[in-house]
Amino acid sequence: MAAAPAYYVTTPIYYVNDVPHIGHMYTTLACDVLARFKRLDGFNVKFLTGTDEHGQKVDKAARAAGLEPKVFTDKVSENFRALARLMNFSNDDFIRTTEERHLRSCQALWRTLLANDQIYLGSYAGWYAVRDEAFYAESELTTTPGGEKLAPSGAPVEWVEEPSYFFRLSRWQEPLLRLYADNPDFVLPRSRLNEVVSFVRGGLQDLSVSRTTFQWGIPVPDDPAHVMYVWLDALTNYITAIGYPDTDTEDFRTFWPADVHMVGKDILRFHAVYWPAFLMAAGLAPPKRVFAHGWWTVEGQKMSKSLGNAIDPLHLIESYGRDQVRYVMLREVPFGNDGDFSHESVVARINGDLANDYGNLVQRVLSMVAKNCGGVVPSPADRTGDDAALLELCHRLITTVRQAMDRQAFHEGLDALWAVIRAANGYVDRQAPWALRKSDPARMGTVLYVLMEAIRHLAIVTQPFMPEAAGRILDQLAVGPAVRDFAHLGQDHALVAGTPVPTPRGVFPRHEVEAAGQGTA
Ligand code: ME8
Repeated sequence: MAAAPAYYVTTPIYYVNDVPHIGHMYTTLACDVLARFKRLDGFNVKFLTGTDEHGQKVDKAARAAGLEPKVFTDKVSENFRALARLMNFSNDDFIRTTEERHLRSCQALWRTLLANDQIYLGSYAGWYAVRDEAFYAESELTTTPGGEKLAPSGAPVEWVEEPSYFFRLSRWQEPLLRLYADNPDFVLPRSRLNEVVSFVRGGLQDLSVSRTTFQWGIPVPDDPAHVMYVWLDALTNYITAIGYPDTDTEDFRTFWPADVHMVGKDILRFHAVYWPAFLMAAGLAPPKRVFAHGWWTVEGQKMSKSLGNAIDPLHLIESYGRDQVRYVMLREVPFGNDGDFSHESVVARINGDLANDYGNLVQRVLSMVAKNCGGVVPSPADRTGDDAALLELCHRLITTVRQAMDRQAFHEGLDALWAVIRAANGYVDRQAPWALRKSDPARMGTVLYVLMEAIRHLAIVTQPFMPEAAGRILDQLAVGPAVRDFAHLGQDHALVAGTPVPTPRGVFPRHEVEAAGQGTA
């Protein structure tokens, strides 16, 4: 048998200066859905997430907490692991940049860059924003009425002057522009690629890649007065996790280049400009795609610690349920666009899409089967055009969803699922199986069989989005764990008449508005 195709998907590694909120959850959720989808579609998947623990920002946060950086990062990193468990994320690895494997990987990359004449020693004098861990040119800054200089992100900048190693980024302008031209999907959404291209066209300056004014970082090999620039350190995590510097291993050969680096739009430049340049300079292939998703605000406001409105994922899940939160976040906003989180829209989705549309379909079909078919899969008799039309929609579903997922268009995948849910509900209303019980029980059996098949397709394809709920629906159809992957969609694996099915239980409860939590931390 041919080896399964590989799929490598990564999240940003999150700074451990703060506790996780729904923004971090969102990115990892998107990757989790992709990873689950690809596994069910027969791929050999590696899904990586982790924490970014070095640099001045984390160093400052540790000091503010009165802790040694390592003690502090151990503690905060654990919050991100806990989030992964809480959300039922299926990551295959969790990397921390303070691990030994990562130190080895970064130092090896540094040595390679140095050997390839891509790094030289100089001195840096310019602006730095600790909040962004980024250098800025004077021309990028704005000045507040109070005279404070700000980066484009709104982060305050400080003047930095120190000896520094530089990466010859200026040499990579042409190769980067070629990379974008040859791979128009290298950055998605397309509008974001345009931003990247115009930034690179504007000219690239050599990049400062070491710091000397603090110690919390990976020491530069043979020059320990310098620690590596935290972004060079952090980006390298994507190759550390597959064994770099050992590039001749099965893991590395299988998974590099990565299929998707999922990031928020705030860190696109690092992933779509610096990272491919570092890689090409080290003789490695750039990743296949960087997807930059949009930004969440909460009830119209930027989330921040000082506003106290950062949404705690735990609170959200306690209020609404894990699968419900997974669904709403990916359905509410076209993936790539900015979104505004509101409790009202969460409740509307839970009660409308989940309870009314999906939940009702499953509940009414399965309770009719329990009541009228002796709790076994009924026998299908002759099919009508209406039956065939619904089944045809089901058979086409995976192709549509697969195409959407290959562009990270989660909302389109969900739209396709809901089109089938609506079609199935329309079919129930037209066929009115409850009225056939006395007049034509054989026809009732056929209608319910067709509906159970529709639900089987829907549940199999919803697994990546709502793994628990979909699993419970498949349990209720007596579809075993070994036949829940996409290879088991289609007629050849259809439900077998006479198979006993368990007593149905509701999967998508309504959310009573009076009981809604506020969900803020
Ligand atoms: O940037 N809306 O880490 P970070 C949507 N360590 N997504 C959001 C969000 C929001 N309001 N807030 C955060 C770093 N995110 C670096 C990354 S990777 C080699 C190093 C998500 O903790 C989004 O994915 O600041 C964003 O890019 C990321 O968290 C930033 O996380």
